Amino acid sequence: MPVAPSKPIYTGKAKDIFETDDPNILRAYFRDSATAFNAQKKGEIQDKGKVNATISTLLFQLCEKNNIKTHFVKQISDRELLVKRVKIIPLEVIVRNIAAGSLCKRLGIKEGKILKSPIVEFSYKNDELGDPLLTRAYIINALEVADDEVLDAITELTLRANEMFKDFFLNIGIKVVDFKLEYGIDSSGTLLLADELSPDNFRFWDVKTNEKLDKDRFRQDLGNVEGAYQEMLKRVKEGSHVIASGLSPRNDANIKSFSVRVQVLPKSDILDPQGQAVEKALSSLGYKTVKDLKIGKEIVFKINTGSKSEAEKKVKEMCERLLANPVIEDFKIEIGQ
Ligand code: ADP
Ligand code: AIR
Ligand code: ASP
Repeated sequence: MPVAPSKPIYTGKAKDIFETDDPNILRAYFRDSATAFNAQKKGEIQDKGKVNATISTLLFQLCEKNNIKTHFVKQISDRELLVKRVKIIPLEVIVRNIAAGSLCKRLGIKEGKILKSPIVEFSYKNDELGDPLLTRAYIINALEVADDEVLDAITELTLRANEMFKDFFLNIGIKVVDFKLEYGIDSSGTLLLADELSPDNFRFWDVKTNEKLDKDRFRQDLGNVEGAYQEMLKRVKEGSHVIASGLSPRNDANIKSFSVRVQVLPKSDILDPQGQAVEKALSSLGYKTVKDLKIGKEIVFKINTGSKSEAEKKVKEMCERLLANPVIEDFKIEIGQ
């Protein structure tokens, strides 16, 4: 076990980082301190450090199992992880599945809107500037902190991680609203997922009640902050036991068959000559109260996937690519088991 000096090389808002005897390995100590809105709001969340160190460990292990390389080496105490030293790319890589937080503020969208498909966005990790939102050109040509190739790799990894997390958390009754990742490059030039994976950097909502189980309870003074963190720890542990015992949604034995029904209809503002002809014919038979008749199609099939959310995602993709013409048609997907 490396013996670490007691003086941190970096003290952040939630963690202290120490060197170890191995120059390529760092020790991250998770404190209970909590900040929000770029440290304008400060406080303590009892045992947050322990919860976040353990949840991070379990989620980094989940990533590694799914071929997402991370900086995680091992958990050495309830608040400490050994991690591979990386040069952090100063980007906050944010994925959103459901509208919340700064997206709602920026665009005037209602919290809870399910986004048409996941959004990946980048902010500059710079507290003094308030972590401003970046464009790809800002990153590549102005800040020069990543090139096209690295940004593509980060985006691909992040979207893959999102699908994996959505599946994992759905199994423990949690919706992944959004989250922030940090990436870095290790001494051999490999891109690694770094920092932490916890209720500090994810928004988690209970599937049944929509109760917030993350740092928003602290940000928005919702109360029971400690309880929410403990609840997430309990559920993530449950989910990890399931994975460890081989019942993971990624395990072939756990693939389920879902029945799919897709309804495709012309959009309301699109001329539908077939529909108009039938409406006219009905009218001439005396059914004069019939209005706005549209004729569409129904497609039914079965699909084998690990979860309902995965089935939904795949069928939506099929509709957009082949089954419907999104320019002139709307589609509705029903998935049953
Ligand atoms: P912040 O810097 O935002 O206040 P923390 O208190 O969590 O955040 O501090 C941890 C710091 O360590 C972060 O700046 C993070 O980018 C950095 N970090 C995370 N993982 C690694 C790693 N493997 N190697 C080097 N630095 C890391
Ligand atoms: N995040 C962003 N900066 C720091 C953190 N932790 C995370 C939030 C949220 C997501 O990124 O915890 O899960 C999006 O945050 P926002 O504030 O941009 O809506
Ligand atoms: N982590 C940032 C801060 O501490 C942003 C946030 O979580 O709200 O201020």
